[in-house]
Amino acid sequence: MSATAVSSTRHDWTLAEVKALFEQPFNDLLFQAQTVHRAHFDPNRVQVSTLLSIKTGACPEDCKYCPQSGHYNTGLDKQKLMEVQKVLEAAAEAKAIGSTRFCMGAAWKHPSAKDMPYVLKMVEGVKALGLETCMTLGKLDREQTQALAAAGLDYYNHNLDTSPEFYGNIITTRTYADRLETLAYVRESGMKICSGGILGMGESLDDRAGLLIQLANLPEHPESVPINMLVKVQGTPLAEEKDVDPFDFIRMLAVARIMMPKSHVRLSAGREAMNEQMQALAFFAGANSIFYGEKLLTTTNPQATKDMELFARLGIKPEEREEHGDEVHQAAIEQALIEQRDSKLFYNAAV
Ligand code: SAM
Ligand code: DTB
Ligand code: SF4
Repeated sequence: MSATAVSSTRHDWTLAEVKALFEQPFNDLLFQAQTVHRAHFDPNRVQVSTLLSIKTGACPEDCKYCPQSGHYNTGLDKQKLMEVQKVLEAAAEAKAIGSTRFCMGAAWKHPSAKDMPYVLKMVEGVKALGLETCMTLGKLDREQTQALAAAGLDYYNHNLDTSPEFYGNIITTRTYADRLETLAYVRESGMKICSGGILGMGESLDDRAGLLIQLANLPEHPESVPINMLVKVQGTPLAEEKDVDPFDFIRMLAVARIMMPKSHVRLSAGREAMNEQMQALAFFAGANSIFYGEKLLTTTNPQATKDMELFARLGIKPEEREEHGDEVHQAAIEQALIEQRDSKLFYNAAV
């Protein structure tokens, strides 16, 4: 298949085609993915987003992977909805270390009418700081979606997580159809969609392919596709799942890149369990976004200085916000690096 043929934007992928992509020799797959990647993106730029849990734990949903589900005892410190001011302080810190997007997550089935005004204030405040905004709050109705869009929310994250066939093994309290409905409301409102899934839950190759088919065969591809590697948390039903083969994880990123050539594919949760070589391979396979900063929602992520060191070693630069000048952003990153270089943390990371 030629590079042009594989880089066209399609919405009619079949299981046989996608499995054929996965099953080709690793080098062929990576060459194809990198070729597609270069047709649409600067291969040496990676988008960086920072996450914050704005409401933590005691979630009524039963997602078997999740430390925040109230169905499992993970010893998590539960927190009610954070004050708007505290959220803005965290966003300012994220901006200072060079993040361009701030993603706020809440452990809810869906936002309540009582919480919406605070959530909207958070969106407005984070946007005013000059960051892109993203939220992940569970299922939305049409009015809530419109209100978030009107407040300036750029992205809504709502993952399909896995294939429709495997989904019932992982979550029973929210349907796949509910998720697709929320995604349709988000699209209708004009916001950008962030939707992906998780590897390492005991799913088959068909399930991995099935998830990518669901995402790529949507009327428009999600602008952002997070591929998470399961973070195994004690107390969750998936705590003892066996590790994903690192090469199979890279294959997933490569196939996502080929199927959704213009989307940002995020090397999402699970980087703490990946060595630098694996992350470099992930970028080569076409991943061009990461979560940046020491915490995901409730679990840890690599230190920001470590990530910047890795970027520097690979000649990768953080991607700019579209409306920001290169110099402004680069200055923020350099300042953050200088500050952290002086700290013991950096010394430890460097030796
Ligand atoms: N409660 C909201 C929802 O589920 O729609 C938003 C937050 S939820 C934590 C966002 C996503 O994080 C999930 O859909 C799942 O894909 C991912 N996630 C949660 N726990 C994870 C884990 N242990 N490992 C990897 N990804 C995880
Ligand atoms: C996504 O796909 N992964 C992020 C974000 N979207 C919200 C969440 C990862 C959570 C990992 C487990 C935790 O830290 O609680
Ligand atoms: Fe709740 Fe989201 Fe965790 Fe599911 S993934 S238990 S909905 S916080």
